[in-house]
Amino acid sequence: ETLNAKYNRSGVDNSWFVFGGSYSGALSAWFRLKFPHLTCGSLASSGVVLAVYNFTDFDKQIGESAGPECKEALQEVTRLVDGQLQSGHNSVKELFGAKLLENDGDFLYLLADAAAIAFQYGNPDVLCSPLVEAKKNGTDLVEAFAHYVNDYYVGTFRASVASYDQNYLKNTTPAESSYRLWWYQVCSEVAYFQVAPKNDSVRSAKIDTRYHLDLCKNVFGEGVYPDVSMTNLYYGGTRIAGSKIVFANGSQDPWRHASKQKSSEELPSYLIECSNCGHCTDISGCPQAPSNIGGDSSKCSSPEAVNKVRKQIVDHIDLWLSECQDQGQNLGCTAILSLDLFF
Ligand SMILES: *[C@@H]1O[C@H](CO)[C@@H](O)[C@H](O)[C@H]1NC(C)=O
Ligand SMILES: *[C@@H]1O[C@H](CO)[C@@H](O)[C@H](O)[C@H]1NC(C)=O
Ligand SMILES: *[C@@H]1O[C@H](CO)[C@@H](O)[C@H](O)[C@H]1NC(C)=O
Ligand SMILES: *[C@@H]1O[C@H](CO)[C@@H](O)[C@H](O)[C@H]1NC(C)=O
Ligand SMILES: CC(=O)N[C@H]1CO[C@H](CO)[C@@H](O)[C@@H]1O
Repeated sequence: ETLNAKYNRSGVDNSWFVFGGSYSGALSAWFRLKFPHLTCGSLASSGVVLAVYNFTDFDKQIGESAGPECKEALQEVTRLVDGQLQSGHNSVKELFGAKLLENDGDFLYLLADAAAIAFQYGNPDVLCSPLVEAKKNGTDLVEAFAHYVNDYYVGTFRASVASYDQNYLKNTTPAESSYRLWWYQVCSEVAYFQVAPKNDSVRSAKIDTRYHLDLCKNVFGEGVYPDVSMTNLYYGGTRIAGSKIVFANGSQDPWRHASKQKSSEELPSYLIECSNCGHCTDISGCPQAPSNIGGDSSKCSSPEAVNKVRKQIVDHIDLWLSECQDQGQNLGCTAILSLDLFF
């Protein structure tokens, strides 16, 4: 109603095409599911419609996106850091400007996220080139990784080290409250617990189900727990019973395993394949961060792959809009797009 008024469409039988990327991609799909009479269709870019409890595929995808050499280097960093922490050498945290993270799990989560983000947002070389080089040179791998974290993850990507501190997350009025809000979503509904797989994991095995459950309890108190089977029963997961929703995922994006990756009737799904195709590539181009709506595909390692899927998405939008018009509906097709950074 508010948007109809804002765009001067009150009083007409108005439909919308809804857009979103990442969690808002799931919201875009769910909005279409819930309000088919108000919508013509939906783009669910990297739409994470499947709640996953033990989301081991996330880490597994990091290993695959990294490739054997870089994966091995990352695993060695994990072994070395785990070893230092085990023998009580907290000084390793100082290398990462993360002395404030007293809980080893919080610190290890920072390191795991830092590595994931390179693949999630289409900058694999920024991480892998120096690591592979350091491995070849025989120079200190942990230092090379710390350099990446300080320089890129914190410096360029502007990640907040403090936001990994559970004490910080407990604060209900922090300056940047989105971290707490996101964890509440995770802890109460969708989980996506990024636990280390039993075999061949990139991240520390200490990032397990227990770590997440403890965090939820510590930050939000007893009884906040993600019942993912209820969430998926309610929305349908990848079997979402909507229509005219187009899904797109990037081949290197660890989140794609929580999205709908197989086309079904009325729900086409596209995988955009290239070495820096991550989260919401169809919307942002490459790299995906900083977020750049309608961004350039020329920096994608395969611009054709991106352009092809963009064309397919536009074809679906055109078709579904025309079908709305055929039904005599008056169209107010304004893009509502909110891209949330996604951890
Ligand atoms: C809204 O629509 C009415 C009726 O067509 C028109 O008179 C008015 O100028 C429009 N307002 C805006 C802000 O476009
Ligand atoms: C998640 O993993 C934990 C630890 O391996 C296991 O105990 C639990 O049963 C798993 N839960 C689900 C829903 O897979
Ligand atoms: C590795 O060795 C090359 C050649 O000696 C040098 O240019 C490069 O800076 C070294 N890289 C690292 C990470 O030490
Ligand atoms: C564990 O991972 C390694 C490396 O990918 C693989 O060779 C091995 O078969 C895996 N073992 C099991 C039990 O899955
Ligand atoms: C890995 C994966 O899920 N690939 C799918 C990507 O999308 C195409 C087109 O819908 C499917 O055919 C693939 O199975």
